[in-house]
Amino acid sequence: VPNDAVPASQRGSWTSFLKSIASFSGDLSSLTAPPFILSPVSLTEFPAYWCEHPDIFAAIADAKDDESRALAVLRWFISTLKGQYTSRNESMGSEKKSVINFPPRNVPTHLTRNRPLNPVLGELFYGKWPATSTSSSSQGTTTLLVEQVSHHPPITAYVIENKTKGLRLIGHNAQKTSFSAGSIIVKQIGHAILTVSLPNNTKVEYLITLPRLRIDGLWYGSPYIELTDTSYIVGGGYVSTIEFKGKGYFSGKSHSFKAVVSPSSSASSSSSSASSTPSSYTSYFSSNNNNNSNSNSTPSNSTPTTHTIDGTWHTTSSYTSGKFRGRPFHDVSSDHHHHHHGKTGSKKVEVTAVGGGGGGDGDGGGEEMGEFETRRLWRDVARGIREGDFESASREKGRIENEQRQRRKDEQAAGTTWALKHFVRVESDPVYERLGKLIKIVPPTEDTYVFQDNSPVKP
Ligand code: HCR
Repeated sequence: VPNDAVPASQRGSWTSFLKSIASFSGDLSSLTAPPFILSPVSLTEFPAYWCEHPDIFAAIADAKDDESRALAVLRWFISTLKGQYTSRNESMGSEKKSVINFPPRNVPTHLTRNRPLNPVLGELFYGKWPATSTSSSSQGTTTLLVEQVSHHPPITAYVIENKTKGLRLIGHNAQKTSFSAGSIIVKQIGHAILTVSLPNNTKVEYLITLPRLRIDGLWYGSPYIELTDTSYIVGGGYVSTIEFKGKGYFSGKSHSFKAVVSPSSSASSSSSSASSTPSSYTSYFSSNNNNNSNSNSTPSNSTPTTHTIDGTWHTTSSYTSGKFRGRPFHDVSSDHHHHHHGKTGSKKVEVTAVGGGGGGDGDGGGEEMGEFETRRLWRDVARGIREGDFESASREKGRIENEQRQRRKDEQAAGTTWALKHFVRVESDPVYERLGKLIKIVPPTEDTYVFQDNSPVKP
């Protein structure tokens, strides 16, 4: 019975929401959701999911050669997916004080109260993950800086750094949604560049592209996310091609993936498009190409080889071919996520209040959050949503939105535009173009946000 997970009192609201998304196409900000699926968290907090395994992130820097580094980057990327795409269901679904009982606790609650707050221009989020007590102190601190760099369309830029380990990830993302065969399709736009500074003063760069999402189960009132299509990690002499499939493919399980990690010269010479099948990567030895096409890569004393990895990203995976065949690859099955309200997984997030207000200068150590720091900006809206006081939540939300509209009008009248605090937008990204060529990336060029190297977050 359609809608059976939706309590009678909410059914009308859910049904009209479904009708509105059936004809919907555009950016997420224009998708008005019924209050009972609103989440109290803004999209500016989402890049925190990349940081939730600071130990696996730090381990990238410990890799001794290109091959093990490529595998370490992939392991970290895969390990963050559970948090990014399933954790909020768990935390919201199991929350005792669930505001309204929707959907009932015994049905999948994947997207219940999961429509994030739409960030305002200039919204900020700062956080850090100190080395975990179980790890050695050499793990270093992972810091996060996020700025909402565009409101229409919504674009979020972020920098994740571990200075001790010489790691820096800079990226931006946006989403384009459409509706197809009963599901919402979310295409992620944007990319990330991971820079690893090696002890010999050279740098290795990796381009990371993002998977596509499908939100299924809408008609039944119990939406859940599946990842689809392909993501790539390219750089350091290797290409990782990660294919995502849901129930009924590969192993038949939901949240399945298959990754092929191979030397990039092989991948680029033997494949004709970015969506080549894994079988086209097996010809490394037959195509005489020891000339490593990435000038940044470090010499490896082992012969580069191809690996395939199979599993489900929210649990475990293992090597299915290559020299590590049969060995485990990643394991996040014991992660118990609570959305990052102070805590993510087993790791503590310190939300760093930088102060200084929106547009103004952070003082680098203030106790008070600036007026544009996301948890201060949305405080009253979030409280309303958590306490089930949707009236005050929407009143506060309206106040913020009106203020924003007024600001834009004032700027227009004064002939000025909002100055971003940490990023500058540029038309093209040479690293994206250079590395993207190896996978014949579409589009061949993409705009990007250059970090101004002015993080107020101290490790
Ligand atoms: C699709 C989504 C908003 C965007 C969220 C993104 C893509 C944001 C960037 C992160 O790095 C990864 C990420 C993870 C989220 O899971 C994804 C969200 C899931 C739901 C949300 C929709 C806008 C909610 C729609 C509500 C349904 C019931 C129609």
